[in-house]
Amino acid sequence: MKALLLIDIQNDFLPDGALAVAEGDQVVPVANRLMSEFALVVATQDWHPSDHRSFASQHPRRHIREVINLSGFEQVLWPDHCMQGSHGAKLAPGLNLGEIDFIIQKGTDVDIDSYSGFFDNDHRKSTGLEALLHEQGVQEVQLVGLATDYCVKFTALDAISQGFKTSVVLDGIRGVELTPGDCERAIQDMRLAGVEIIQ
Ligand code: VGL
Ligand code: ZN
Repeated sequence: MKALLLIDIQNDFLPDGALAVAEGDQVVPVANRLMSEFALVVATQDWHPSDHRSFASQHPRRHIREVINLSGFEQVLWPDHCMQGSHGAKLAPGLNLGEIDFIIQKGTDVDIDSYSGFFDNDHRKSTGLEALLHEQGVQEVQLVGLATDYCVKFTALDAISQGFKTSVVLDGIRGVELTPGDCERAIQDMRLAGVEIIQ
């Protein structure tokens, strides 16, 4: 059984959003097209408390896009985004929401970020995605969504390390590109880990 994973296709990552990803809206039609081909569709949703430690607003004198050390991990400081219950946290309205079977929320712990749909960044707390996929008899996952260089990459790498056959659809992903080349490097990292990159 093969599942489609929609990664963080949420208002705040679309071009007008708080953490806008360039052309982020262009993954929506690709996601919609693929959804009709999969029996199981799981969406992840970045879902932060309003005082989440990944927000620059929580660190006096620090600014957005600065990298700090947060409990021993490198943390990029982001604008406030995907706050629980906000408009920005909602899944993109253009998505065929009726075809989504399950939604997995992540980034809910105030002290640690969660780029992967499977685990917090320190790999200590699971979101329940792995158990859900196993319950549903899934051995293979295909990913589309946002952002290539963060949540798509870390979800794909965890999917591989959890033993799922994993592919990513290139037209269905867009990235933040904090530094030029980040998306290209993310794609390379995924490929080297065994993720199939599909045109
Ligand atoms: C993401 C940065 C912060 C993502 C989420 O969905 O890629 N990036 N939170
Ligand atoms: Zn986030």
